[in-house]
Amino acid sequence: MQARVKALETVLTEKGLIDPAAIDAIVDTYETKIGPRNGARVVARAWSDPEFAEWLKRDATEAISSLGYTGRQGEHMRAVFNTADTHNLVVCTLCSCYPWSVLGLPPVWYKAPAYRSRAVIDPRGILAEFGVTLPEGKKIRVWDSTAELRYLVVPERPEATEGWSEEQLADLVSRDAMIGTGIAAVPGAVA
Ligand SMILES: [Co+2]
Repeated sequence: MQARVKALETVLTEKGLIDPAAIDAIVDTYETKIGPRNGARVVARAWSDPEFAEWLKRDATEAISSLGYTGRQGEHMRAVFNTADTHNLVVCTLCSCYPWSVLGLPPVWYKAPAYRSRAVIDPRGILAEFGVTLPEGKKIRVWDSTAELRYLVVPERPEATEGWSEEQLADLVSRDAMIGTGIAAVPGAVA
């Protein structure tokens, strides 16, 4: 695969269709500058500001871009909110569609066939492997991402966080919590 990518890049460069420096800049941006911290800020804002939360529910693309998080693979977003009754889990069964603008690049397991098939067939089993045990009666909704629509899970706000700043709250929100393979951290469990 690596050799094929390299060969393709060489041909495209020789034909003047791509600029290797531009490719490097894009890769660097998504590897080091844009990551789950963006999504965590969106979640923290939703936890802190009910009006923003409503906006995020209604039009996630607009609400997220109001915080400056836009761009490739984040053009059409939907936010799904965990509640006392329902836990949300995101997958792309077809390939690896993922909201780059808020979460950065997808983890390796997200792209793996095992996750993509089992998230649908056995979501509770998948969650257990990630160390998440939900209460018996809690429903799991699985959302299948596409190139047209990508999902951000808004985890439930942990208890005992009244009065916390958005920065403090954002520290409780992991990448996995926003895919649905995790939940928000409990205060005190994070340094
Ligand atoms: Co896909």
